[in-house]
Amino acid sequence: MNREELEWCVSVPKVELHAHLNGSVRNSTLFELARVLGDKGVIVFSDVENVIMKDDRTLHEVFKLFDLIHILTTDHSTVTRITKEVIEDFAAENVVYLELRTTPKRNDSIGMSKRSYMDAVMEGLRAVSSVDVDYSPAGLKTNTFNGSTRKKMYVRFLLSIDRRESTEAAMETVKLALEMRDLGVVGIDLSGNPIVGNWSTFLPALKFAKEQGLYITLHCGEVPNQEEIKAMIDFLPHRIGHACCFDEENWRKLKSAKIPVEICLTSNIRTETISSIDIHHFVDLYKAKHPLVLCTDDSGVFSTSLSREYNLASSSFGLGKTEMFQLAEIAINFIFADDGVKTDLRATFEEAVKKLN
Ligand code: 6MZ
Repeated sequence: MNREELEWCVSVPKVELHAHLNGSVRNSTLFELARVLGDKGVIVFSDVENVIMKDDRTLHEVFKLFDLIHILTTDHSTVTRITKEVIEDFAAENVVYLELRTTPKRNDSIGMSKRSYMDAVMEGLRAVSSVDVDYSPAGLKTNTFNGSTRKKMYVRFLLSIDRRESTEAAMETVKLALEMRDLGVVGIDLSGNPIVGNWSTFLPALKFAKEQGLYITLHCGEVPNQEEIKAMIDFLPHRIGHACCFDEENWRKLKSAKIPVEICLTSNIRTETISSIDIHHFVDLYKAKHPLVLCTDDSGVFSTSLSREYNLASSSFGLGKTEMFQLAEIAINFIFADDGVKTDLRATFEEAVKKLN
C-alpha cells in the first residue's frame, strides 16, 4: 500500500454507512477486556488471543468471533467505552458522517434490556471528546462545548435485527428505534449469519418499520440464496449491504430498482464471499453508474479503515483522485439523514476540494 496515496485517502472527507459497532472495536481494547476476563477465570486468554489474531476467516468463523466479542463487551460500561472509541476512530480518519449500526441486546443476568443497551451506546456517544458530534435529527443535540472550534461530525444510528431473533424480538427493536428517533436513530438493519433464520420471520417487523418512516437497509446476498435475495429486492429497502452472490435475474432487478449498495471490499475478500478483488462486483456497478458507497463493515475484525477501503478501490480498479473524491462525495445522496445534513456535508466537501487541489 502506497503511503502517500493512503494519506490522501485519509485527508478526504468520508461518509461511512455500513459499520457494525462490535465489529469495529480496536484489537487493543479486545485484548485488554480479554485479559480482565481471563484473570477472573471467565475465559482462557490464550484461546481468545489466537482467535483475535487470526487474519483470514470464513464467513462462518466470523460469526463465531462475534459471539466471542460479545462475551468481552457484554456490560453497560464496556458498551459505552467501545462506542466512544469507535466514533473517535472514525473521526480520526476524517469521517464526517457516520451511520453506526448495532444490535440492541437483552441480557437478563446483568439487568440489560435493549433500551438500557442503547442508553449505554448513547452515553458513549456523549463522551466523545475529540470532535463535536451532531446526533440529533433536529440538529439540537450535540456534545459541543461553548466556543468550541473542534471538527464536527454527524453520527446517526441504525438498530440491527440479528437473524437469530424471533419476530417478537425484531418488533421490539423496531419499537425501540421509533422511541429513540429524537436521539439520532434513523433506521433498521437486518444482519447476522446469513444461513440462519428466514426472511418471513423478519418481514412483519421490517414492514412496520417502513410504514412508520424508518429507513431500512438489509444484508442481502452474502450467500447465494436467490429466493431470499429476490424477496428482499421486492421489499424495496432504502439500501442493501454486500450484494455478492446475485444471479443474473436478481442483478437485473437490483439495477432497475436502483437500490444503493454498501460495498465492503476487505470484508468480502477476507470472508471469501468474493474469491478475488479483480472480479468484485464493484467494477460492474461502478461502470453502470449504479448508486454505491464504500464501507468498512467491521474495521476491527478485518483490520481495515475507511481510508484503506478507498485506497484498495483506487489501487485495484485504477481510479484516480478525482474519481475517488467523487465517489466519497456522492455517498451523501444515500445517507439516512435529512436534507439539511446533506447540504451541510456538500459544503464540507466543497471546502475540502479547494484544500486538496
Ligand atoms: C452479517 C454481520 C456482519 O451489532 O453486536 N455483522 N452480519 N454479515 C456480516 N459480514 C461480515 N458483520 C457484522 O455488531 C456485531 C454484529 O453485526 C453483525 C452480526 O450480527 C454481529 O454479531 P453488533 O454491534
